[in-house]
Amino acid sequence: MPFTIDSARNIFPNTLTADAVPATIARFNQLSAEDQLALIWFAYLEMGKSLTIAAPGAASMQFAEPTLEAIQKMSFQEQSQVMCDLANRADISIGRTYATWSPNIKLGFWYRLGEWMEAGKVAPIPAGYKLSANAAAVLDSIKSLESGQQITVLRNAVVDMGFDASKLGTSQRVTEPVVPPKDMNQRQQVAIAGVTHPTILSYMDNLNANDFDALIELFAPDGALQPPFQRPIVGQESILRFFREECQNLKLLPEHGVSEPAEDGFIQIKVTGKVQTPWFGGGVGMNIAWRFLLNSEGKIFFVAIDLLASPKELLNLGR
Ligand code: 45D
Repeated sequence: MPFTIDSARNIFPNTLTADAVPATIARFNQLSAEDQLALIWFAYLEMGKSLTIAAPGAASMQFAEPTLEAIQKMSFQEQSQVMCDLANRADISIGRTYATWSPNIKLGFWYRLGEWMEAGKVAPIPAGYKLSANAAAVLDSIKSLESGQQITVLRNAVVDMGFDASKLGTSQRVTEPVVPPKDMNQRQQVAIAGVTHPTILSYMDNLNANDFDALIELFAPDGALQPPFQRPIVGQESILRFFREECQNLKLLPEHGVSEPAEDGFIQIKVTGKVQTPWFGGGVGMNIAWRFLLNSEGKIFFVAIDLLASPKELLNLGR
């Protein structure tokens, strides 16, 4: 039977992903808005002891600026209310604006609010705020995760806030400007022990160079890409938009892989290694697997990107 996107999702089925991430998010979502905000605040303070987060650039902050200014002018009580409304996904004007933003703009918005909360310019989490027992347990779980999983939990919490984007009548999207691809003489080439297929090497090199136009050519027209803990994004147009909106300045450090023939002249290839986000640079190396299915023309029919359960999984290349 030929592959479908759905069946492709099951290649290399013994890959163990970090299911602590969705489990933690599900528990987090049960908490009250006040507890959610306080919990993120405490988690963020805790992480700040060992990790440095990079300040977002002016180009990506420009879109959040008017909203941030409006919040700055509010009373502390109004500010707390807006933050709770965002956590509650309430239908407020700021929640609708927030829903149009790409993940990095949402993160930049909270980054700035965090700075202002720390400086006392925006309503802080009250000193001595006592988390509910459940919230304290979720915070403990977050503290016990490895750093790549911690930042994924925080990112997902931020992305999920605001009014439900699917309920907005119009679907205008606000995203950071796309940076030009790296100059050819600035590019580096990856080497992957066990994998020499040019499509795989070009995938890594083009993504590292922000060369999304070259990258998308590696995909079959009806190909799909499945980001960690998400459903597949299907078709070249949607995948290209995703690359432009969410994948700038990533650093992929693939280490090793295996390549095996599959049905219908397809090839399945699993690669493991590290990925760095521009927010944390070399400070956080996420343990990642790429599970590729190439069609008989060597184009990407499917690729899943998984956040792995533990560093031990980097060595799991069996089927
Ligand atoms: O609520 O091959 C306060 C793909 C308190 C592409 C706060 C990929 C109140 C293809 C502290 C103010 C993308 C799939 C909040 C590869 C409050 C591909 C603020 C993978 C919210 C490899 C909190 C890429 C703040 C990957 C400011 C896996 C939190 C990328 C900030 C992963 C958190 C990137 C930040 C990740 C988290 C980035 C900045 C996980 C960033 C996480």
